[in-house]
Amino acid sequence: MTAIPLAPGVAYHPGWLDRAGQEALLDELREAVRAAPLFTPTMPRTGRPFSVRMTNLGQLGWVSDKDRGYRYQPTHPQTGEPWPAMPAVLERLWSSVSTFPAPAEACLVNHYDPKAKMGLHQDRDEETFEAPVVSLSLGDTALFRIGGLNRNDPTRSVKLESGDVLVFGGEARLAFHGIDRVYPGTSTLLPQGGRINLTLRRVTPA
Ligand code: MD3
Ligand code: FE
Repeated sequence: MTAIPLAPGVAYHPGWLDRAGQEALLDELREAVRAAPLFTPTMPRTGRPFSVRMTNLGQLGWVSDKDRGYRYQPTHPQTGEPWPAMPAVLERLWSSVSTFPAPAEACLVNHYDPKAKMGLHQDRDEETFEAPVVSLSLGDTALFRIGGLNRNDPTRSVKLESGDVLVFGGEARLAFHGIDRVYPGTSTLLPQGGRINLTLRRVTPA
């Protein structure tokens, strides 16, 4: 599929997943969330809660709490069970949009209720930055913002719709980014509204 370059290192694949594919993936996510419930991460040191709830799929999952901070681990922080398997469609997504020679190890599932947002940050908890991060949006449209390698670099904003994929590699891999807002009522995919973002990541070197 054709990718639209948004910024150096960023590839944009609007509508990568069609409505039927989104519904099928949502069914798989519902089953995964029954086994690995959404949890509310807290900030290192302050213990301030995120407004986004999360879970993970695959061999490793990103978690955060007051005492141990940001990290990847193979088990759910509350159940102690391994994360649910990576759905096949996400393995296909990774191999179709990235050229990285090894599979994704982690899929972070971010759930946004209508008021949730995510401040500008960098993703740097992985052991390697050689692999891209691949993001798939589901549900209500969100206003995504991406800047440069310094927090104060100029930013640009893009609306992400259900089914859209973004790939962040090369010089975009360590760019500051965040979600400024979610637009309620812009998608009928999630019966209760809101947004789900999936990010596929490689954590360890290939
Ligand atoms: C650019 N998630 O989970 S996806 C995150 O929509 C995160 O939930 C947002 O930022 C969300 O860390 C944004 C787009 C995204 C994800 C990872 C990136 C952009 C990125 C990593 C590096 C650069
Ligand atoms: Fe991020």
